[in-house]
This record gives sequence, structure tokens and C-alpha cells, in this order.
Amino acid sequence: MTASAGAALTGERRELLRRRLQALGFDEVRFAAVTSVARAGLAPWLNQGLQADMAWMELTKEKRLNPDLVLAGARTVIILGVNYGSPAERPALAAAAGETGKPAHAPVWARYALHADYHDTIKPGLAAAGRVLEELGGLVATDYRYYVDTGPVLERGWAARSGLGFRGKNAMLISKQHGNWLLLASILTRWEITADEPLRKKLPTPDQLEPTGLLCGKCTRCLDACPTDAFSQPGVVDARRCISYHTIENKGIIPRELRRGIGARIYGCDVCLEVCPWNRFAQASRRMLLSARGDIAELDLGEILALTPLRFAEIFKGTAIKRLKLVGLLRNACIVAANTGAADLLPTLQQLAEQASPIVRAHAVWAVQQLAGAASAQTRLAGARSRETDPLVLAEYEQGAGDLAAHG
Ligand code: B12
Ligand code: SF4
Ligand code: SF4
Repeated sequence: MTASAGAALTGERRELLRRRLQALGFDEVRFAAVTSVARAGLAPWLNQGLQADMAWMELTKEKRLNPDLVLAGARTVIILGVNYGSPAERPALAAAAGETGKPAHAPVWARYALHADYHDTIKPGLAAAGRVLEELGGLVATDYRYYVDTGPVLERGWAARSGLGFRGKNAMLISKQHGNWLLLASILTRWEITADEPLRKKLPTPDQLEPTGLLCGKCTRCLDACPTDAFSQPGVVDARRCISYHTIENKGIIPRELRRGIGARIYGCDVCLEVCPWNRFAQASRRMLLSARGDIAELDLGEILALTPLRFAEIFKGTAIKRLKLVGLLRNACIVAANTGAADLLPTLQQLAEQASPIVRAHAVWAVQQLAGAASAQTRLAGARSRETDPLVLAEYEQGAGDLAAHG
């Protein structure tokens, strides 16, 4: 590499780099100097088990805390933001208030999911950004590494350090320009680039962290609105209670006590983002690195519950939702059906109580119990129960019977 041999990239040449990266479709381009982040809250988060079963967070802990283990000699983190804002849309809140104009049991999707998979659409932009670094800085491919989401990089922390925004009490990186609707990507590079200032300009020491909720003031809307009470403290999400975790990452049974709180959310959760007053400044996305998949939002719950593996693959090809697989989507849809009072779907749910996957069967049994009542559910599911052998599913029947005993 040749770039680090000279002085740090600064002034007009740094701004040229920023403009070239913006031209690739990144709405925000900011620079942070690599420093020690031993104080970042990752270790306590893991020690308390707040990562649920995301074992990969534990496995990559050292790398996340030390960029040098990811790229030896890394000097700068380039943080890139992709705005997916659309101020007119407020689906989660509107659904809660029954204002969407859609059927009462229309499922609610996380906004980012209603696009082609951002991991796939942003990666080519990152590859192009790498070529810009090579051209302007004389770097070679081994002088930088880029990631979007899945790399061992504390993206929100570096974004706060680069002044892209602040970490809200909802744990999100919130931008003054884009509110909460910003996806992040990062490039670690050996090129020394003069850092941008964080929002709180004078940190006492370089390894000091920006305070959580720097621009939140007395507001606690996100903490109050979380349907499952998932914040263990301001800025810290207990994934074991988070709807986003359970509907996307959890591949097994969703705890019974959290199912009601999931409401109509079939994939992900935007509640703590949507209530944030900083979104009032959000601008509509240029969508250069994203492509909208509004058709997914049009799917009716009945259609989803009746999906075959082939139809699932056709509809969700190229989206983040495909990783959930049909089993995960059916599981979530059973919960949404129960929570939205979709009694017209009882026959479909009864069929799903005999579906191949025990995960789907367990949630279908619960949904029938919720919609029909424990006594009627016993009759409706008598045949399915007589054929059931899986302990997870049998546990759902038991708990339903327990509810019946408790409430008559
Ligand atoms: C694991 C993960 C999850 C988990 C856990 C969430 C959590 N709060 O940690 C689950 C599955 C629940 C989840 C949910 C969501 N996620 Co997520 N998730 C991640 C992932 C892969 C790692 C986050 C992580 O490290 N968590 C551990 C905690 C301890 O770290 P942290 O939140 O970053 O906070 C610590 C650091 O910032 C550190 N810190 C503080 N100051 C500083 C300063 C410096 C310099 C450094 C380095 C560190 C640092 O201290 C903080 C803790 O005290 C990131 C991608 C990535 N590689 O970073 C995406 C990411 C955070 N997720 C994202 C999104 C969009 C979501 C959802 C909105 C999706 C949805 N609609 O359902 C929800 C929002 C939930 C929420 N309120 O956080 C975006 C957030 C974009 C943004 N503007 O903030 C990210 C960045 C993905 C991306 N590339 O865009 N997610
Ligand atoms: S994403 Fe939803 S469940 Fe998770 S912390 Fe935010 S509001 Fe709570
Ligand atoms: S809703 Fe209020 S407390 Fe939560 S992140 Fe936004 S400003 Fe901060």
C-alpha cells in the first residue's frame, strides 16, 4: 500500500473521496479514526446473555472490539449510510391504530424488509467504493475490507464516532437528516483519513464513548412504546424479549408470554424507530442502492398461511425474508392470525396443526386455542392431537389445557 506512506488524507482531497463515494449511492459518508473501544458495552451485553442464541456475536467479540484483528494496521473506519426513509409510511403505528385501510389482520413488515435484500444491493456499491479507494489512494485490495451488517464491526458505535448521528435510547444510530431510517455499512482501511467530528465534539479521551441518548433529552417514547418491554436499560436491547430477534433470528419456539406483544408484526419490528421524534426530519430515500418490494406488503395473511415451499421461494427470492424460510414465516403468521382475531382463518390454522414442521404445528395449536378458546380448540384439534408425538407441540396442547383448567 502506498497511501499511508504520506500524510493523512485531508482537506479538499478528503472531500473529493467523500463525493466520489456519495456518487455511488451512499447517502452518508463519514470517517472515524480507529481507536481502542474496550469500553464499548458489548462485553456486558454478552455476559448478561442479552444476545439470546446469536452465538456468532460471542464468537466475534474480540474482533468487534478490536478492528486490528479484522484488518491488521486499520487506521480509519469509513461509515456509509443508506437512507430508506419514506415519511408518508408509518405502517406499524397505523396498524396499531387500525388506520391502514387494509383488512384488520393485515400483517406488518419491518420497513427495510420491503426492499430487495440490502445485503445484496449494497455490496456492489461497496465493491465500487473499494475501487475508488484504490484509484484515489493507491491502495491495493488487501488494504481495506468492507461489510454490510454481517461483518464483525460495531457499526452503530463507529457511526456515532464519525458524527453520522447519535445512539438513541432505542439503541439506533439516529441521524439529524434521516432520523432512524438509515442502514449502515463500513469499510476498514489502512489509509489514514482525517476523522470527522462526533456530534459531541470534545470527548475527554479518544477511547471515551459518546453518551447514549445524546440528543434524546427527557424523551422516553421508544422505551415506553416497546410492546415486549425489551429494553434492559436505555440504549440496551435484551434480544431475548425483542420482537425483531424472535421473528427474524429465532428459528425455534417463540416464548408464549411474548406472543401477544408481537401483535401484527410478521417480520421484524419498527416500533421503537417509528415513535422517535427525530424522524420528522427524515427525507424520502433516493433508493439508489435499494429497490422497493411493495408487493410483499400486499400479501394477505390467508395467502401467507397457505404458501407452498415453491411459492415462498418465488415470492421472497432476493429479499432478506427468504432467510427466515417458510417454517419461520408460517410460525410468525400463526401468531399474527391469533393476535388480529382472524377467526375466518381457523380452518387453515387447524390444517397447519398437522403440518410437517413441529415449529409450525406448535404455533398453529396456540393460534387455534387463542381464536377458538381453549374448550373449542380441544374439540377442533382432537384428531391432530391424537396423532401428535413431538414434545414441543404436546407442550402447547398441555398449556392450552392448563389455561382451560385455570379459567374454566
Ligand atoms: C445483533 C443485531 C441485532 C439484534 C440485537 C440488537 C441490538 N440492539 O444489539 C436484533 C436481532 C435484536 C436486531 C434488531 C434490529 N436491528 Co440489528 N443488528 C445487529 C448487528 C448485527 C450487531 C449489533 C450489535 O453489535 N449489538 C450489540 C450491542 C451491544 O451493540 P450496539 O447496539 O452497537 O451498541 C454498542 C456499541 O455501539 C458500543 N458503543 C458505544 N459507543 C461506541 C463508540 C465506538 C467508537 C464504538 C466502536 C462502539 C461504541 O456500545 C453500545 C452498547 O452499550 C448490527 C450490524 C453490525 N454489524 O453492527 C445490526 C444493526 C444494528 N441492526 C439494524 C437494524 C435496522 C435493526 C432493526 C431496526 C431491524 C428491524 N426493523 O426489525 C432492529 C432494531 C432493534 C434495536 N432497537 O436495536 C441496523 C441499525 C441501523 C441504525 N441506523 O442504527 C444495523 C446496524 C444493521 C445495518 N447494517 O444497518 N439487530
Ligand atoms: S425492535 Fe420492537 S421489540 Fe425490539 S426493542 Fe424495538 S420496539 Fe422493542
Ligand atoms: S424516541 Fe425519544 S428517547 Fe427514543 S431514541 Fe427517539 S428521541 Fe431518544
